[in-house]
Amino acid sequence: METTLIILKPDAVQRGLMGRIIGRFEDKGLQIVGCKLMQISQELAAKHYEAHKTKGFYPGLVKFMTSSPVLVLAVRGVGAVAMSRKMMGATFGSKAEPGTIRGDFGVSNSFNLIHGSDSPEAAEREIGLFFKAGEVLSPSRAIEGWIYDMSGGAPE
Ligand code: 3AN
Repeated sequence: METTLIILKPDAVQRGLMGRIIGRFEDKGLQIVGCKLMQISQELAAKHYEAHKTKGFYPGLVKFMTSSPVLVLAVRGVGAVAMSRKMMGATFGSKAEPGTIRGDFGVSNSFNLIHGSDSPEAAEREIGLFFKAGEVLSPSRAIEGWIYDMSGGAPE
């Protein structure tokens, strides 16, 4: 099982798309194990986007991400990191395929609705940045045995 960090960016929150985007993850069978509406500080944005510090788009990205509240989610499932990235679609709304979140809900190359960790290592780091100990839960789901084939002892 993996847990990935998803951020519904200020445009998704302001446009009232939170429910529909969360619904896509739940429909897929992924489990929401952490959820927080928050305003990202300059410091947190700088830590989160550390790898992009030297890029031309960095100031605009930080300004956008700190401009209005975001919804931060911890999303769990087998292969949740790669699966969520696929569901998000390509970085730019103008290029993202229909059927993906960015492809279906946006056209902008800057306001691209959603962030998802790009590797299990990044997910661990980012969950540590956005959630305190105890804020990511691990409830067992009554429906788990119908989401995954558990007959072999592990989720398939
Ligand atoms: P992704 O979110 O698809 O993983 P990254 O990790 O390459 O994309 O970039 C991080 C964030 O930086 C993106 N979500 C996007 O908001 C922003 N970004 C990346 N490239 C550009 C660009 N050329 N112009 C504006 N914003 C960009």
